[in-house]
Amino acid sequence: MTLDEFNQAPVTQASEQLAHCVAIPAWRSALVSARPFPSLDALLKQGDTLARQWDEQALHQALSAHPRIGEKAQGNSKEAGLSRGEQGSVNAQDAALKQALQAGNAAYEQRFGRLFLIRAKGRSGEEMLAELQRRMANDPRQEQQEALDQLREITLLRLKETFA
Ligand code: 2AL
Repeated sequence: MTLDEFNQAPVTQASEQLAHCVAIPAWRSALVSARPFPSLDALLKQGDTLARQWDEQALHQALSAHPRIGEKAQGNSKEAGLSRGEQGSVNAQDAALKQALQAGNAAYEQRFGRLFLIRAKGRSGEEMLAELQRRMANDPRQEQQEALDQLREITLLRLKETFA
């Protein structure tokens, strides 16, 4: 999709074009309402500003669309395909890594009550495991902020790629 097409699309259609970016309908509709955008930079800036308003509830909403690190997304939706691409660097053949990620995910979920979220693109499986272990030492407020920051990064990467 081009920026022009996005600017001119009917509201429902424009919102659908962003559905794979994040499962937070309020963010999508606020972004669509802010059209037209003069440039991709302006669109990304507004997407970032709106994403900085997310709270715990938005985080939980969004997590429904993110498979655990080390678990390949199932299905052929656009979102599942993006997720597989983002996590592509996790070596599925590395049994020790897979097991460590599984154990780390379970410990994280028990500690924080939601699944571990991290921007996977540009990170190896080992780097994500190290981040998981580092973040386990966060207190719940710090960790909520880190998770929201990661969600914003994933969303903006996906938004940028939508118009690439
Ligand atoms: C993901 C995912 O699917 N893509 C990404 O960047 N992070 N999942 C996750 N649990 O962090």
